[in-house]
Amino acid sequence: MSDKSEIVIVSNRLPVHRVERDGGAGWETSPGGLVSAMTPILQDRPSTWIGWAGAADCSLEPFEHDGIRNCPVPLSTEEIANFYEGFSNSTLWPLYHDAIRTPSYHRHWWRPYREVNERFATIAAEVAAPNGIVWIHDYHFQLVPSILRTLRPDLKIGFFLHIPFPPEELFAQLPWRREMLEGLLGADVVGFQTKIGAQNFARLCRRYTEVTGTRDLDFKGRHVTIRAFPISIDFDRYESLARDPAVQQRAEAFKRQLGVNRRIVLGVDRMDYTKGIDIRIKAYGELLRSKRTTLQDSVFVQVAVPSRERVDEYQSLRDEVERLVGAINGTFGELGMAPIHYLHRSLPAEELVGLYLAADVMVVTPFRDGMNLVAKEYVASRIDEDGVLLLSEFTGSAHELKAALQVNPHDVDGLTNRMYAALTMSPTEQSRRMRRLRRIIRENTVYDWANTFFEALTA
Ligand code: ADQ
Repeated sequence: MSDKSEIVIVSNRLPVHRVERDGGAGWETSPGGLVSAMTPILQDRPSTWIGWAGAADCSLEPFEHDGIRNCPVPLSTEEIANFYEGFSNSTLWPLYHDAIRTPSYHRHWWRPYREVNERFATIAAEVAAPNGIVWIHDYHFQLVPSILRTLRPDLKIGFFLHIPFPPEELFAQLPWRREMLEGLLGADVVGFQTKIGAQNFARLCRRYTEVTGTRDLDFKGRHVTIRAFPISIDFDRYESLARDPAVQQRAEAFKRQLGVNRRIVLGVDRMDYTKGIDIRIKAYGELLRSKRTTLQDSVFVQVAVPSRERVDEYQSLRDEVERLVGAINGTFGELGMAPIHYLHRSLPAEELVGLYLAADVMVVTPFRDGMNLVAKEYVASRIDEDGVLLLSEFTGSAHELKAALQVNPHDVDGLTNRMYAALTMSPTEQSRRMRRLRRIIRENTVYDWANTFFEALTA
């Protein structure tokens, strides 16, 4: 069985992306914590990563890259519209994020969701070695555990949800709630970002399925471990980038470009309505309006990576953010000097860390977020133990990062006041908080996260 894999990862995207080079197209490892956390675990053993390669209607043979076997799963244009943009990102994503946008429920999205889950499960069943491990990631694949369990009862199956798991009042809206819960119960370990997510799931299972038990559950004669595994980052990578002289020069160049005497307030996010980008821009506008900061004192930089641009809600968020930036710059800017700098693009890690190093205040204001890694990346990059992290209470990170300046992003006045407090915080207070934040992230890296999950799965 040497062509079979002892470990199989299932996620929406493969850990690689296609790049065009002079000599033709090739694959490059994608940046990101999940990929780097998995690499040491996967490289030692026969393993396969199953995911979509990113192009519609494209069937590719499995291939090896950086010691990992990649198994691309084809998705048709129609499936991308119904399974990905529809059920995953217009039903589950808003429902699981406090329904801050109204979730849409369509039977013609549910059927493709089930079919795509069946396809991924069938491939996992084909490639996994006897008694192998399959680790399934995220909301796109909540039915895969139970389908795979039926096909391959010998496997150890783990599932990790990267986004929040909602409370009963919200989840109960889902017309397919029972199927979704039973889908997840096919796993041996179901992991969440926070204890609250794990509790919500266990409570819903007791209400809508035949489970027994309180914390962990028993379902159809099997034991299912339900636990929180807060994800993290590669602390050393961010710290060493921050120590790199070239990155430090970038940071100095950013400061010069933005104005040496201006304090820098930074936001870095995917362009997503859960992230509270609009509310933080409004709060900064209020600070300028009330003259608690001025064009000469401070500058706001917002970097937003384009995301899910074919979904209507994402288009209207982008329009709203750009309208707000334009209105504030038009009112408070001068020729050659703007209060807000806005970039709608992805930046390489060196530039991102250069910005983290330059920023006096990092503003992370999601209305709801599974974890939020940007907050952790900022902290890991602050090697001089200064800078202020303004962090929404409604992120998974807020449970660990108690020393951050925490804020309720629904409260514009509160947010404005906290932003002012961050801009005026004493250096002693900054370093007292930053030291505590750095210790927590240094001691809980993404490698610890992956190892803890694997230990739970193989216990
Ligand atoms: P996301 O919603 O994408 O992740 P987050 O955890 O903040 O949110 O991760 C974003 C990543 O993208 C970070 O690593 C960040 O550096 C990068 N990034 C953001 N803006 C960028 C830019 N302009 N250029 C380059 N890189 C940029 C989902 C969940 C989160 C959960 C993670 C991991 O929604 O709650 O923390 O998965 O489980």
